[in-house]
Amino acid sequence: MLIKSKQPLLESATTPENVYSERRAILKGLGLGGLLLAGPSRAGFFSKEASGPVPAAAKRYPLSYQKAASASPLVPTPENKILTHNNFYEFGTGKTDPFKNSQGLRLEPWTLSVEGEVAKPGTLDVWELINGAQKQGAQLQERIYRMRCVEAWSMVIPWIGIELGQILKQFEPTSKAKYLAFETLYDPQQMPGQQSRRIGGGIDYPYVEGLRMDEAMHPLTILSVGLYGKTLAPQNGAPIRLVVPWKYGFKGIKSIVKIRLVEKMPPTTWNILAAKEYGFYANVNPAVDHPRWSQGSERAITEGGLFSAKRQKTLPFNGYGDEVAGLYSAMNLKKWF
Ligand SMILES: Nc1nc2c(c(=O)[nH]1)N[C@H]1C(S)=C(S)[C@@H](COP(=O)(O)O)O[C@H]1N2
Ligand SMILES: [Mo]
Repeated sequence: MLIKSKQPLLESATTPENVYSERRAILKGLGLGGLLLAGPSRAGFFSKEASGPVPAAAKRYPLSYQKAASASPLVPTPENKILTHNNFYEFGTGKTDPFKNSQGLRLEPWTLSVEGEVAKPGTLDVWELINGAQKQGAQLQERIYRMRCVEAWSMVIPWIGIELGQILKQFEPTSKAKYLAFETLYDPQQMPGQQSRRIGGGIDYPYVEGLRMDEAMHPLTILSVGLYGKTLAPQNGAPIRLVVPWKYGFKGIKSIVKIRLVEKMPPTTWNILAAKEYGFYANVNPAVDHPRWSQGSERAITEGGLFSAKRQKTLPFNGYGDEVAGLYSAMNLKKWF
């Protein structure tokens, strides 16, 4: 089925994550690294090169999984929004670029390697993992989670996935494993944003992310392999991506090929680009504003355009405080933002 692309949503309240950093990258290239240009966002301009005709949507396979408890008060965002309003800078910085430019991504075979501080390093064939988890029934679970982008928009996504902790156990983390370092596929031939700093928003690829060990082992943290009953679309990070619902969306690294268990806090993509704006922890926190905009509220993406968007309060830990606040009880969250 070919899904028709909707008009890009106007990001009115905030500036996209990348704006300063891509300017900085370009200025650096010109030997003007210390300067920042004034003026409105040019993200749309930068994304043009990556756009083009939309190929037929990549195939998504139906999954069998354990349904989420029906008591959830969250109403999922319409599927077409989840599929067409994305951040995946490897395919361009515009919100509809990932959908437009990622449909040809080769998803099979796909290998995820787990290495570093583990007694049994090794690789996972992701499609075997998905098939195996379906056979064991209970292992593929639906999780209907809020997703809050640091740009102050949000969705509710009915993910299907496996607890990351369950997967990690098989590799037997050692006592030295304090953090995890994740990596997205690096393949410039398939990912136009990796060919050009302009298309890719100035990021040094591969995209990297990290978690502390206790965050990774928390039962809310999943590796997602699907949404809305089917395997993931490329633009959402197929075939396997991280979901940590109490953190800003950029922690949810897509199309993962490597997880390395390490002793020290690993570098993370947005922190490398702009350390004052994006921390390692990135817990959703309405009390700590982004230097350029408020994090106190968010625009819930719904069916329709800008005028039907609902502004709602942002919740501490994105509404998951009862479950996860204890992980940070000894920390000053203004410092460790
Ligand atoms: N590899 C990679 N992962 C990524 C990104 C990206 O640009 N590249 N963007 C992040 C950001 S900023 C957000 S908000 C979420 C968006 O996920 P979604 O498009 O599936 O809603 O993916 C995150 N994971
Ligand atoms: Mo984001």
